[in-house]
Amino acid sequence: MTIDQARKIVQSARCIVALTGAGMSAESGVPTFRGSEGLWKKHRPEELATPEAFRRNPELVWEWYEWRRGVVRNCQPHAGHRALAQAVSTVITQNVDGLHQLAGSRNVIEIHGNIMHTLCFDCGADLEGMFCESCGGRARPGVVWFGEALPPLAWEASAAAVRNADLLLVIGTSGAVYPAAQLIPLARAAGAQVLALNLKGADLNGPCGEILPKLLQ
Ligand code: BJW
Repeated sequence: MTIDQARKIVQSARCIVALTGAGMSAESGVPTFRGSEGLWKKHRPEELATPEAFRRNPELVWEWYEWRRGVVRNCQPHAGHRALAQAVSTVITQNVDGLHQLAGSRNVIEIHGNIMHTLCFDCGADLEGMFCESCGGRARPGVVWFGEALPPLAWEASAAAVRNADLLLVIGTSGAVYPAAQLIPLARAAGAQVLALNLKGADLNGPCGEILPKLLQ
């Protein structure tokens, strides 16, 4: 599809929702998970991103998340984040870096949490320190690991947003992780058009920091 054809679809849509993945933040300097440069090439998910991994070795898990927090602190949103903030009604993001909010998006649903948040591993309360004052549980990063349920309110709001959309932009995600990927057939079943942006194999191919400003201008 050409950018002009895609722009016509965007212009005729009344309610545009975006589903973003790690590729959205790649040009800001946040590493993706899969692919040749992805985090999972160097680290095994089951050693770092599961509740079992945290039970086994919380220090190792924290070390990895502190490193990633440091990376995120040094990253800024790019032109693609800013273009989305002007054009879409809701951003559903799998990213945990907060860059959509920094770019000015007001309605952001973080279905995999936020890396800067800290929760109690035992009771799920928001924490400031390293131990929970109400139950004594240990602090953990506020993200969703494999085998954990997505935050129910975030999931319900995401499903409602895609059902209400007439266009879903799917940006920079491998679509490998569920239930996030389930939002795409859900949108289609509810009558929305789906437009995918990725480096290759999508409706629009190329870096989203370059394509989104042209698409949404
Ligand atoms: C660019 C670009 C540029 C690069 N421009 N593009 C059904 C079927 C099979 C399995 C399951 C299923 N249902 C559930 C599962 C199990 C599991 C799962 O999905 N496994 C699969 C891997 C097989 N899912 C879960 O465990 C989920 N929980 C769950 O289902 O719970 C059930 C339950 C119910 C009730 C009670 C208890 C349990 C939870 C999933 C959590 C995922 N967590 C992670 C880590 C988050 C924390 C952290 O950051 O550390 O989330 S994994 C990781 O993958 C991260 C991401 O959000 C997620 C998705 O990755 P994403 O964003 O797509 O990134 P990449 O790297 O894969 O792709 C990047 C793309 O960008 C590529 O395509 C590039 O080409 C592209 N790109 N630069 C445009 N400039």
